[in-house]
Amino acid sequence: MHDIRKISVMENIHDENDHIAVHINEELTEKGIFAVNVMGAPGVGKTTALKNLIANLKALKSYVIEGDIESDIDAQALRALGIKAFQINTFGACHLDAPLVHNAVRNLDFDGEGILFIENVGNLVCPAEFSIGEHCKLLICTVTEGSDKPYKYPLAFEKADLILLNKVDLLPHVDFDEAFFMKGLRALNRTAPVIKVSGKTKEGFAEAADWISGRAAEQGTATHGHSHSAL
Ligand SMILES: Nc1nc2c(ncn2[C@@H]2O[C@H](COP(=O)(O)OP(=O)(O)OP(=O)(O)O)[C@@H](O)[C@H]2O)c(=O)[nH]1
Ligand SMILES: [Mg+2]
Repeated sequence: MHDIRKISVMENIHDENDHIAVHINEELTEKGIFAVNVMGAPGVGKTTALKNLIANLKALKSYVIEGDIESDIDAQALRALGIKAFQINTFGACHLDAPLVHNAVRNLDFDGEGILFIENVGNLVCPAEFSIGEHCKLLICTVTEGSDKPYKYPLAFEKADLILLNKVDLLPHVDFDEAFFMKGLRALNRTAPVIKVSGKTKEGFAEAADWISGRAAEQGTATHGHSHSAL
C-alpha cells in the first residue's frame, strides 16, 4: 500500500515538472535560445567547461544559469569574465527542477538569441531525472572518477546527448580504463559523442562548442554567428 502511494506522488511531481519544462522550452525556442542542461558530479569541471565552451562560442551570445545548493561562487566567477549569469540556490535540493529554472529564465535579461547553459547541482544521479526545459543534456565526467561510472550511475549516461570526458591531462596519473568506460557507456547510449577535454590544456573544447552550435542551428535557435563559429 505504501509503495503504491509513493509512486503515484512521484508521478504527479514529474508530470507537473514536465509540463512546466515544455513551457520553458517553448519560451526559449521562441526567443532563439538553445538551452543546455549541464550535468555531472561535484567538481568534475562543469564551471571550468562552461568558461572554455563560451570562449569557443564567441560568435554567439552565451547566458548561464548556475544551480548550487548554496553560494554564488560559480556565478561570480562567470560574471568576472563578463558572462551574464543568474544564480539559483536550492538550499538542500540535489537537482534543479523546472519551476526553479522557469523563475530564473524570467529573471535573465536575454539581449538576443544565443546559448543558455544551465549548470545543474553537482550530482550524478538526481539531475538526470528532471527535465528543466533544455534542448540537450550535456554530461561531464572525468578520468579521475573511475571508469566504472556508467555501470553504477546509468541514467545520466543513458540520457546524455553529448558527453565530455574531462581532466584528460591527468590520465598519466590515474588508472582510467577507457575501453571499460566506453563499453559500459555504449551499452546505455549508442549515439552521444564522447569528446575528451581538458580545462588545463583546453583541448577538445573547440570541437565540443562546434557540436553545440551545430545542434542549436539544427534546432533553428541561436543561428546568428553559427557559420562563423563553424569555420
Ligand atoms: N587537472 C584538471 N583540473 C581541472 C580540470 N577541469 C577542472 N579542473 C579543476 O577541478 C576543480 C573543480 O572544477 P569546477 O569547474 O569548479 O567543477 P564543477 O563541476 O563546476 O564543481 P561544482 O560546481 O562544485 O559541482 C577546480 O579546481 C578546477 O580547476 C581539468 O581538465 N584538469
Ligand atoms: Mg560549478
